[in-house]
Amino acid sequence: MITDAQRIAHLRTTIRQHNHRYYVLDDPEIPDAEYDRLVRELQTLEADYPALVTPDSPTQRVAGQPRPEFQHVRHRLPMISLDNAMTDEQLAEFHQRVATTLGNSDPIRYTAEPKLDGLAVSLRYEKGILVQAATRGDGTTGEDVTHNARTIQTVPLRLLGEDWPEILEVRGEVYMTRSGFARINEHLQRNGQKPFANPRNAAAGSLRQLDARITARRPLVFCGYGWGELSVAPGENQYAMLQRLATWGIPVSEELQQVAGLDGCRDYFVALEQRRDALDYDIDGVVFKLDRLADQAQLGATTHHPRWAIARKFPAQEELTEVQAVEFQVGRTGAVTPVARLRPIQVGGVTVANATLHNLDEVIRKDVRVGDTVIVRRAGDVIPEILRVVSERRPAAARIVELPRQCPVCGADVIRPEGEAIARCSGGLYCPAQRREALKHFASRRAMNIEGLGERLIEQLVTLDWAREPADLYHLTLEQLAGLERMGAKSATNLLAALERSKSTTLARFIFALGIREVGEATAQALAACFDGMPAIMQAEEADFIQLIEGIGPVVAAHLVGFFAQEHNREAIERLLAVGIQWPLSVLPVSATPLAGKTIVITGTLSRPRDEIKDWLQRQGARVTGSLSKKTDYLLAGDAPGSKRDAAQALGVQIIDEADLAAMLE
Ligand code: I6G
Repeated sequence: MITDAQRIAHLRTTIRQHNHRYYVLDDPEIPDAEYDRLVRELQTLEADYPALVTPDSPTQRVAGQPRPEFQHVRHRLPMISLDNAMTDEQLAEFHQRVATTLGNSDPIRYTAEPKLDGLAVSLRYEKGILVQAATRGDGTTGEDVTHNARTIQTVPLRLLGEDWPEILEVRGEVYMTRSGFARINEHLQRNGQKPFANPRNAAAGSLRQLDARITARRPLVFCGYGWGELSVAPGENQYAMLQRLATWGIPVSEELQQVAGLDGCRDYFVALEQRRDALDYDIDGVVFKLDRLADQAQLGATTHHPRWAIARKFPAQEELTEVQAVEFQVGRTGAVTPVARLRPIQVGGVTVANATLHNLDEVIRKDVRVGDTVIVRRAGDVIPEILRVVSERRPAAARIVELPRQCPVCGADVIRPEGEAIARCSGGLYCPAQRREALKHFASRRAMNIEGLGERLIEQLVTLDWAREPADLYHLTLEQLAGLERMGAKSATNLLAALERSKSTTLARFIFALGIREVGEATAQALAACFDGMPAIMQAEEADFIQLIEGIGPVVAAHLVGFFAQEHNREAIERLLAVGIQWPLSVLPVSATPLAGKTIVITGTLSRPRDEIKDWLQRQGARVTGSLSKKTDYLLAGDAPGSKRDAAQALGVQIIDEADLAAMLE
């Protein structure tokens, strides 16, 4: 048993080591959430034992000592940090404290903006010229990074206009966009260098370079959110002051808004959290500030934080956990993929117990072993992934992951062709796992959209051997279905009706539903637009001919030809057509519509569900794809279009809304 005093000493040593890795080396070993927990545990213990608090405890200082290699800059006004609200209740408490101090009955107005995940810097302008840039450091003393900051395109070297104060210190965040981060890491990896753990470390590592030529090559961005020393008093409110900064050429957040009261703050928070993954930069919360500067002054600050501002944090997206096992799953196309079974952990507000490892190369590259402590990331709806192993914590008994020689489901040989990353089960549709996955795909919403035919039910149908191939689904009877686990007569009737409805579909959906390797929705659409019907597609035996279709390359063409060359696949299709599957919706003379052959990307919220609009566009002969490129003809943007809008502008893609679309078709 260790005593509380020993735990305190241990926590201090550990936190100091993490501070060094984070602030000095720009190479953190653990995720922020884990670090915050260590600090909170130490704070709680120190509150229980005030006599044990020492001046050198990491809780007694803002971390982040300046590096000796840089000139030190003493901030004329300290760069304190923001207090955090981790929950709605804590935000309400903050608002209540503000309301009590201000004591009047007017609704309280705040500014709201994203909390960018970068590093805080202060830019000093004298007579409109940038004279110094400094990192926050420990809040009192930072590092002089003027040479480096001068290389950042969004940092003005000279302010615009003339009405700026003679002395103006702008405070803001230097960060790296996600796309810039991906580019830079790819470059580092290609050159055998260590990639950065995340965009924030990439930004910190890039700004704190001794050689400014390296900084200049890094895609850094600056965004201002406040000010330090000013030679004249600012205006009356935060929002107006930031807009003035913008007129002088200082970028401020596009998301900056004024909001009213606690409800306004909550609405902003919820809306931004929903769009978090669509942004091209990492944010870890929302910052709310009292808008009236007189109110800010009335509230004042503690030694650590202003009392007039708060950062409402999002749940952490990265956490530490352990790999308890690595198992292999068999997918629709027989791909045998490793999946890590993790000690269950809350990430981004959801319990995560599994993470995909994609393929064995990835396991080797990341060197993931059973027993390892790993950092897991879960962003939005994306499947959780293992970012990296905390190698310092590897136990001696950690076990290397090996590819099984036999399929874990059907026992057939697992084959990994030379030079390919993916290993496959050779059992084909004899393998129940492949059969199950093929049926799941066939029934899925974007394929045949058979409502009520979920994973569990398919599992039962495969186990009972009632569904060996898609056409079998259409021969199921009411008696059979009603007798299944968790199925009453009503659900069985509904399922039969859904199966019946699914028989009327589009040719593109049907082709997609067949689950041919590499044939996604866009390829299925392209095929449907070029061929009259299924028999014509099945007769296209020449890969060269199929490749003439725009968007279909040699690999996909070979998969298509290979698929249709197999007698059992052709027969399976014939059996589907024999149960009455047809595409009454795809018989429009599509070449006559103005959208025929156009490539469209959809973003934002539209007046109808996205799938419905997509189907409708496809019936007009358009190709609907997920990502923008120079070849995209239109971006159809609804409400809250997110970063795709900016990307479209940058690529010169025409942006249209639903009204434009209607006008085009008139
Ligand atoms: O660390 C910070 C991030 C963002 C800030 C901040 C901010 O405003 C959007 N604002 C202040 C006033 C401080 N730190 C101290």
